[in-house]
Amino acid sequence: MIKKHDPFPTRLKKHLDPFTRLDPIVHSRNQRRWEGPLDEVALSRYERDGFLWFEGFFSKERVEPFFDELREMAKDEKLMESDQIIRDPASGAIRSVFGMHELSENFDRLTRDPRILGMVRQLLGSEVYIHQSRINDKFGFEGSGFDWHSDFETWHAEDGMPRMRAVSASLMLTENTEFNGPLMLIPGSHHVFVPCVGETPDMNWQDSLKAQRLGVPDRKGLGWMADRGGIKAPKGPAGSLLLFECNTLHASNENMSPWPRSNLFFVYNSVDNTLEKPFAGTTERPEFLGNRKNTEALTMHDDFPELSNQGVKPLRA
Ligand code: 6CS
Ligand code: FE
Repeated sequence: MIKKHDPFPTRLKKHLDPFTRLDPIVHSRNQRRWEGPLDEVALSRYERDGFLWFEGFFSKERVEPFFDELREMAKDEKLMESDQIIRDPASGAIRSVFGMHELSENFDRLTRDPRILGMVRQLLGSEVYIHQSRINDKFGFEGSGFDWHSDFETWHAEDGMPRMRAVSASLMLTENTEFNGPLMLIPGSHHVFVPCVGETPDMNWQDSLKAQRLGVPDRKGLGWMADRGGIKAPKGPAGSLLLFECNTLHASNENMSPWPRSNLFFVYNSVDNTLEKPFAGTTERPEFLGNRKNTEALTMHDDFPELSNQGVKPLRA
């Protein structure tokens, strides 16, 4: 069998130097069709840093019910035993629940919020669908950290995501502080693809979702990137929103505080970037990690049309 050329080789036997990304960052540049709510200042910042932070994007009252719903889900014993639930390696507490938007109508609607969807379509320059959704919980005193990685690196190697044309929206369901293990990002790291050393065993996800061992750039590469861009950890109240480009390097520390840190993640992928065979040569991961079935374009859902139409320019689709 002739192996297809891989533009982003990774999980290699030997070191390969990092190289400049091959894909646009704001995919709607030069496409008048995908105008959206982000102005030029925001678009340029996203291009420069690889993320955008919206402190207090939603009110605390708006996000509280989501947190309550999660507590209810935790009582569902059958769900708690499924593969979709990942437990903390140290404490056994729930660490992640995958496929949130399929478990709950409310979470599904949230993925289609016009303010979020408008920005995401603008960044990706196309219609979009959900590649993966999850909630990452770190209970007080319990939640472990996560090593540096680019999500795209994993999605490309293990899910066959062909290009860098995805964006994660992370909505804080609790306050994120310097004490409870907030997400840390290296601004500008999305400009570079860092091939990683280490071959991927089949079913790697059963281990990698607890602790990232493969797909971690070497320390030289990380040091070089952090020296250039620094490290940022956006902090803010429940309801704050982070949009980050799929190749932006990120990590997080343990939660050393008594308070929980609970963040919701929706990964949006362009409908023109659907999954192929995993580039690492492994078998496809489960649907709840890399969705292959429901790739139809998302439509907007509006809970408060009279409010949200004000800030969002209608799309000339
Ligand atoms: O393997 C994945 O798809 C997941 N793993 C990490 C460390 N981040 C993103 C994603 O949820
Ligand atoms: Fe990640």
